Amino acid sequence: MDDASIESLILKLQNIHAVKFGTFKLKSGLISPIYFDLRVIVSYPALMNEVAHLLHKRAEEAGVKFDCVCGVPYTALPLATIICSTKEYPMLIRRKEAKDYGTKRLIEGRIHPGQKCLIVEDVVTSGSSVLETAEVLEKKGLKITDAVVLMDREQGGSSMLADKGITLHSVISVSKLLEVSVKAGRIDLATSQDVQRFIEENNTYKENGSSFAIKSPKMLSYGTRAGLPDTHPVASQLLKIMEEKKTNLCVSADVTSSIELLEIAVMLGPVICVLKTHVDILEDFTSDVVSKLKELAIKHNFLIFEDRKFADIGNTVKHQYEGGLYQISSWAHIINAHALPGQGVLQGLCAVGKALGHGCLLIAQMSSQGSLATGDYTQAVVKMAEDNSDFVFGFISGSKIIEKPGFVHMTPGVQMQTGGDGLGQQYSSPEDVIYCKGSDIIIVGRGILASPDRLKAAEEYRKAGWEAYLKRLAGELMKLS
Ligand code: 5BU
Repeated sequence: MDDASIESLILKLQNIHAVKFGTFKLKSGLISPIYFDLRVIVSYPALMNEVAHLLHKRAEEAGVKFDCVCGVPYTALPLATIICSTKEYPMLIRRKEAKDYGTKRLIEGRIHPGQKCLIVEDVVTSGSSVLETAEVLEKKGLKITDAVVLMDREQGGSSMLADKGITLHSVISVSKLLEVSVKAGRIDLATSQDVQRFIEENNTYKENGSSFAIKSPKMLSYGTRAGLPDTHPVASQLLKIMEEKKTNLCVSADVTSSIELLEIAVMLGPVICVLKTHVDILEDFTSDVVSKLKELAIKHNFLIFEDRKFADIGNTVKHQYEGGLYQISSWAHIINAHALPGQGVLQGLCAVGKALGHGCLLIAQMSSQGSLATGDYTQAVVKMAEDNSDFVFGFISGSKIIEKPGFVHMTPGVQMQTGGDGLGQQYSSPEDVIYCKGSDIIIVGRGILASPDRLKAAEEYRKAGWEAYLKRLAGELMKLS
């Protein structure tokens, strides 16, 4: 089968939305970055003929000998019909509703025991539908050795069927589909990598036995995570910014003058995803400063994170968040809290911030030497975040501490040169934090602020963080292949 006809078919299938890229919830509950709906082909007669022709050609080229054809209900039924009609093969129809209609036959058509029947299918994932049809036919004495499929999702179906003595021949594989789609500019490389990873990680067949295992996806791109249904709106907005601006850098603007804070926002705004503040160290705070900061956040598309580390009973943090001199809830998109006081701290914060569309990070680990936030404490924080995911969208932590892709991990204590600051701070490199530890965002303060050229330094950190992320995406793929 020549490459040109396969490429043209792939693009036609995309044109009619039989193949879609995005975020889809599958029947199994899994979130998939790709979706096939080949049922729509019936509305495109020329394409139906083309697909049927290619299915037949595939079997022919593989040297498959068969006496009759049976399509797996329902999508493949018309395809089998066209093959049988044009090539004049006897057809068998498998009834799907036999159970409901008790007395009806399972197979319609003249059955000649001992004959070889070719099975036709539209998409194969686990191979279970093909196997089911094969078993029904075999019970009637037919021999099933081969099946042809339009799309092999490469998720273990062909191995499973091979173990049952059925060879699967596919017209298109997902790998080919991705290759052609990237080449034609229909999808970008990151989307292609997301799909490949999803496919690899959700292999339904274990080579060593008959058990079926669905694993959860490990690493998706920031952009894909932004679109997942379980992702908190603030996380979604943040991940989108990161993908768009190609930055996972949060600058920690730990300065004591308002003018300097605004200068940092103006200068570094374009290269960061988050600007982190300690508003209570400003010597000249006025509400005007935060108004200007808000405008800059809109102009340069970043979020503001007030690193207030709330850690009191619910009623007190509610006032600290909403009122006082700083009125944090009126300008900070993101705040953080210690889990130490228990649920109440989140209840208090949530009562103010949720309606404003804000979100909170829980401090699960700290970068400082001798921190007590480790082990069971960190695990308890993860649990608290999961229980309060309507307001908590992620963590301050040294590494990724939960696999759920909706949660964002932000890591402080980052500098190019590892070591400490003599006051307990401990530094890791961007590569270590993002690539080795699996965190999402590097928080950098003095690594940038102490540089004579802050913009140049910020750009270096942005580049290092982003490259570490791309390396991790590519690395996960290599590990799997
Ligand atoms: P540095 O200059 O990059 O060391 O600044 C780190 C910032 O991150 C600073 O504002 C700290 O308050 C903040 N931080 C931290 O360093 N470690 C932590 O565990 C947490 C916050 Br939580």
